[in-house]
Amino acid sequence: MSEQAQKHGALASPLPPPGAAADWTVPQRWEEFSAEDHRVWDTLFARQQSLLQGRAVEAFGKSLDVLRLSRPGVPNFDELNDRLHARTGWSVVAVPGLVPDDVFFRHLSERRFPAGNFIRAADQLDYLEEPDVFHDVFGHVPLLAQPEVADFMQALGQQGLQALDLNSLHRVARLYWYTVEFGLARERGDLRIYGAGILSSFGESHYALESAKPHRHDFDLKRVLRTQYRTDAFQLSYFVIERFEDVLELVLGNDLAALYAELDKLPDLSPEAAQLAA
Ligand code: HBI
Ligand code: FE
Repeated sequence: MSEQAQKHGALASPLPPPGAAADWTVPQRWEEFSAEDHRVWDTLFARQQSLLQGRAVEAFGKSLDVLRLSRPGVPNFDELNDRLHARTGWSVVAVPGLVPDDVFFRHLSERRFPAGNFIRAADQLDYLEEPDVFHDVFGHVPLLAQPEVADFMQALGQQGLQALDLNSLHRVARLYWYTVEFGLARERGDLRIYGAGILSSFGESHYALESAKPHRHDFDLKRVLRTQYRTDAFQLSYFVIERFEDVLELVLGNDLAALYAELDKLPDLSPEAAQLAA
């Protein structure tokens, strides 16, 4: 998501756009997607599915099958939700683009994932101004079929709403960013991708695992909550988890409000910072 889009998301006027409901949802109007749109989906899907063999966490590939996302064309949310809801109680809801933070986290807290009702143009396969249906549904939705991820995402939604009241949303945004969007995991000793921002990006699927440039830290909640991030370039830091359950336990097992207060006394960290000063 670009800096501009992120700002738009954060500063969006509280009023939903014309045609959207109070929670910013719109009908998907799947029948209005053009043959070109469906071709763009198929091109992106085929490219990422083959690239991610051996690069994505195993649960990702399994979930693509379970949700039958390999069917051609842009997924019809009604059909997708029949399968997704049956597995973890999550539903995908269509939105016209970035929604305000409070709207976004409220959806997550009620097991609804806001997904773009549009897809990028064929001549912009690798440039994304706002999250489109490929980033949202290919990147985020498969892992929502995994119970521990489904629980983690709902917990993040609840924490986001709480943080809003504590003027600490930027902390939850970082936790979301370094896990749900750009998280890496270790599986049987190998580095694997689970973050949607990487899974849905051709370039970053290579860079995140193979480049010598970024730092790859073992997951450390306090460090994540202190580390800034860029929205308009490949990440300079990634955080690596061993198991999804670990991050869920950290979020549910910690008094995050107290943690925010403690960290407010410390400086933020640049994503370029290497090891922490002892
Ligand atoms: N809106 N549609 C949409 N999708 C997002 O991923 C999104 C958003 N609004 C806010 C938001 N993300 C951020 O606050 C999170 O990335 C932290
Ligand atoms: Fe996303």
